[in-house]
Amino acid sequence: MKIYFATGNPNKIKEANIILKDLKDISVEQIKCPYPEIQGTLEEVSEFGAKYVYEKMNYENHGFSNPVGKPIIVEDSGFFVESLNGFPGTYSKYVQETLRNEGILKLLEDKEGDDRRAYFKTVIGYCDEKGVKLFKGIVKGMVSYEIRSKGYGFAYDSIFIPDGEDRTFAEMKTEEKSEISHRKKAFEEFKKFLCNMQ
Ligand code: ITT
Repeated sequence: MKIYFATGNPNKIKEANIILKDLKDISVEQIKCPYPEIQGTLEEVSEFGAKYVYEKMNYENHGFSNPVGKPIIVEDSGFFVESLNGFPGTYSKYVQETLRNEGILKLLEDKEGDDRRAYFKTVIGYCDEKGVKLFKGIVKGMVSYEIRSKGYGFAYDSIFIPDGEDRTFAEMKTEEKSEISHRKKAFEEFKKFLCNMQ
């Protein structure tokens, strides 16, 4: 079974395929079908996006030779710093493009210990002919004091140290990040659902 993943971010496809690799009959393929990112929670964005993409891909024949009945997923993620009341949260994409990681570190320059606590959250929206289902995952940790990367990962990965680790996600190979990440947890839930379906 092929799962069509509507995203502009190829890192998400790479991670999803690593996480789902033990499901031999399932592979994830990127489709380009931008959807309006409504202002709202990750759950609201994913639910809206999944419905929108399903309708577009299945009834308007965008890129499918046999357009009817293909299940699709979208995924909305955010980086939440607890002492900043969850900022950047649902603004993560915009903040990554403007303030960048340097800006987040600047906002936290006087903060120590628990005031540097943060988490990533992912919400997968799956849509088939029965409607939308959501699958969520969170990973908790700390914001590092400086940008630290060995060239792995993307976006906020170089300032996030997951609990139980002393490396940032960007210092871990994608396979290692994918053992513990927010995306791993959300896809594990999705995997259970897929296994029950078959
Ligand atoms: P889509 O096309 O799937 O929306 P995106 O990159 O815009 O891709 P999101 O809106 O879900 O993804 O993500 C919001 C921001 O958080 C954006 O800057 C992402 O690059 C970043 N992000 C998402 N997942 C991440 C992860 O696992 N590690 C670090 N940053 C992440």
